[in-house]
Amino acid sequence: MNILVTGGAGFIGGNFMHYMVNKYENDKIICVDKLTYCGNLETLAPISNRKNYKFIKADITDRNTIYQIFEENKIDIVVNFAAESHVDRSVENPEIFIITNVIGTQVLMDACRKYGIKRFHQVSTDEVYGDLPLDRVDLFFTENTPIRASSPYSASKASADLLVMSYYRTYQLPVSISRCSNNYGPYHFPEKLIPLMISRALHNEKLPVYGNGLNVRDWLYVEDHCTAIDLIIRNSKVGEIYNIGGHNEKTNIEVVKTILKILEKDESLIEYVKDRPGHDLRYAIDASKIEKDLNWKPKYTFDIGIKKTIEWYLNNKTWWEHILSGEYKNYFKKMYEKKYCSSNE
Ligand code: NAD
Ligand code: TDX
Repeated sequence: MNILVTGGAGFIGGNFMHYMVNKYENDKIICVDKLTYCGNLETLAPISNRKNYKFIKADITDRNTIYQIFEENKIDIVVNFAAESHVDRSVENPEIFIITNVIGTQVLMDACRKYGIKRFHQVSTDEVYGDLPLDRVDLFFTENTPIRASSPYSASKASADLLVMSYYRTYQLPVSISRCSNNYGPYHFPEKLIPLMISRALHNEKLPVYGNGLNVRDWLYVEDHCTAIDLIIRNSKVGEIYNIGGHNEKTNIEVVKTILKILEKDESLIEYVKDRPGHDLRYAIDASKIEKDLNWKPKYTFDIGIKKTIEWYLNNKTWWEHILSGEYKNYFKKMYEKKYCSSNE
């Protein structure tokens, strides 16, 4: 089979590329990625000489190029990871989120209709459900929870989900969607909470915690997300939506303190800064549908996953220090100087 993985030079897509290239030697795993600020060929370097691996630099919104890729490679399955994925950036500049996350998904599905495929899988997010109150720990997102996106990022992902289901109903395109909770693990771009805190703590820099640090996220080790998607594209019925999560709910401050403890760094590095606008309070996934239908179970608890992740960042400093030395410096200054200023007002 030929499997097209869009956004495969990013965090989750990159981990999925490694997983698939290593697991399925007889399938061809083709990565299409625009290599935006967070796309990184160094993530794919360990698998780049494998016979079942191919990389094509392309933008999923570029219809002619995408059609040409489908024309030249007989694609059986598409897994669409390609996206603008950072909530804070979507607050600053929503437009690119709509272009890539919505129009890009449409272009890919049009190519699927034109050339024919067995499955188009959309990698979505639990953020499409909005948030849950902090004082109702009995509530979880199910696949039937109404869509109620909060940020321009989650609204763009929710829009793409609606479009995917419309292509299923109208054109019978064989689609599936997965909505996963917060991932963490190797190759995570250091603008997101966990890698940001690890990389800054290792440099003894201040750790900016938004608001009071009590917002809750449900963390899943990235390899568990990869195994879930692999099961869905191979074994699920078409037209299905699956939530993915492992019941690892933590407040942000708990996560930051855990990282500091493992790294043997002092909690005085923590600095509370201005909150994110529209900041979702709590995410929590009910994954019983995928557990029951496809027999999926996460392998890693948070305690194990966070230690593996920190070990990876300690052993792969070149990967993230290359990122920190580039354009990232400007990003950090621009994004955080407002947060620091306002927290002191
Ligand atoms: P990421 O930002 O690390 O990677 C995104 C990748 O997409 C990058 O390699 C980038 O170069 C590529 N890309 C961006 N625009 C493109 C375009 N127009 N054409 C081709 N390639 C393009 O993101 P991630 O955290 O790995 O997330 C991957 C997917 O998983 C996203 O769709 C995201 O919404 C979803 N998701 C992420 C999480 C999470 O916790 N990170 C959780 C649930 C779902
Ligand atoms: O510097 C920070 N300080 C801080 O307190 C950053 C970057 C984040 N936070 C908080 C905000 C959130 O409550 O940590 C939490 C996690 O933030 P992010 O890492 O930005 O993730 P989140 O906004 O939860 O979204 C992530 O999970 C769902 C991914 O980025 C999305 O792509 C995915 O869909």
